[in-house]
Amino acid sequence: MEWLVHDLNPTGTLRTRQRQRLRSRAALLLLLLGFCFFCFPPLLHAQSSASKQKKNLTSARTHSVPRTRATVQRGKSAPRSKLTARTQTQIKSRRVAKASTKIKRHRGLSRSRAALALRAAAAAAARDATRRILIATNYDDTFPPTPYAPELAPFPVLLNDEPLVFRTNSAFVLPGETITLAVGKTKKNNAYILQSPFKTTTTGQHHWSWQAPREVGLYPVKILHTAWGATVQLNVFVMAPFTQIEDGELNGYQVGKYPAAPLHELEAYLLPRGFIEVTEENENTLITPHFRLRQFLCKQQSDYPKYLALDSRLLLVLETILKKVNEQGHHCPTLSVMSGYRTPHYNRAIGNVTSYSRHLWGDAADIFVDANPRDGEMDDLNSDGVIDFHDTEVLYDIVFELYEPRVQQFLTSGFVNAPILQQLGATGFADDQRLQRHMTGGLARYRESGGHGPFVHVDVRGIFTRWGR
Ligand SMILES: [Ca+2]
Ligand SMILES: [Ca+2]
Repeated sequence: MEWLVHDLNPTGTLRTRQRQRLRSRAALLLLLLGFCFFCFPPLLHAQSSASKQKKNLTSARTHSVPRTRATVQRGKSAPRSKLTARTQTQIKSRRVAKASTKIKRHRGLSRSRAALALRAAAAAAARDATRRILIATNYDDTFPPTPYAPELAPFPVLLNDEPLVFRTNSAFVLPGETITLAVGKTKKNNAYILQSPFKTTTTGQHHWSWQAPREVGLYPVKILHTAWGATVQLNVFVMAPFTQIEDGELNGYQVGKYPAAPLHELEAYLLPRGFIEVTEENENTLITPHFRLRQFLCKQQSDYPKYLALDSRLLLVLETILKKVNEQGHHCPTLSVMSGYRTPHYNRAIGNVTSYSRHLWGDAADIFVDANPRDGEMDDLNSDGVIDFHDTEVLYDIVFELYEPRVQQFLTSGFVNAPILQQLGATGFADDQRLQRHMTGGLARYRESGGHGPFVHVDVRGIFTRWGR
């Protein structure tokens, strides 16, 4: 009945109602809060986690880089339990990015190192290639490193009345040319047979003749001592005649044009008679004991067959030089031929203005000694520690003595006086051209350059010629 009392007191009743209203609102609010707390605890937790996460994120932004760097440097990982998934992802991505950068830097360094290595390898390969070309061009490694031996003919044999000096010899003939072979003076009861790939005619005891085949090629002929088994071999090369050159080409091989008129009308400058056909099969043929056919090939690029002119007198001189070189203590199995035959086409292509180089006639060779070391360059022949022009003196002097003294001795000896010279002249023996043709030729020294080392030019043109001294 209290409320009735309140109603009866208007002022007191009003204050009581206000208090009641406030109490009921507060109770309602508390009830609502309690309801929310019990009914939606995840929401509150989520709000709390979000705030924690926000706090951690701020912390991670502030500290994750140095911590991550430190852990990466130490090779340890941060405790995952203390980090949120997002932070861990960020750290992971940063690690990946850093690792990627590191790899890229490494790869960059590797690439730059690799590029340098590649460049160095390419330069080395280029040097090696040049060297291989040089060596392939100038050094014939098919000769075994056995001590030099002159390999002289074990018994005397004459080819067209000229002696065959060595165990292995070569003759360069035209198709259908007649050839004679004979064994010189020997002891009685010695028997010899001729082994030949074509039909020969026996014209006497140990004397044969035959006509060279019409077909161009190599025809090895052997004379065999039946009791000893010793042989003298003659490699007969049937040449392609000069007349087969058409428009500067011989069977597709670029030869070029020879001068129409011989220099000073000298016999040495008449057109070559023919050209040896060089194939892959015959290019390694020994044409003398210490020289192979391919050493004299022109250096111009071409497919097979290739062709070359070659004078057998040059081979005789080169073998004699090689013998002298070995006798002087410079042991080498062959002489390196920097340049043997040159076609007029190639001679012009390498910048030679003269059309009368003896290389075009196949009786010249630019030579050097290359055995110690075998590197495609002249050896230190004068033992001064340097490979230069002075090393050519050794070779030059050998050829000089080979040529001159024989002529000088012959002409200045008591045996050769004016009446005798006249007498010999009447028989043609002392004819100047013939004498010089057999005993002298061209001789020169060349300095090293960017393209080649020092070398000696030697030829058997039969005319006294010197330069480069
Ligand atoms: Ca050398
Ligand atoms: Ca030297």
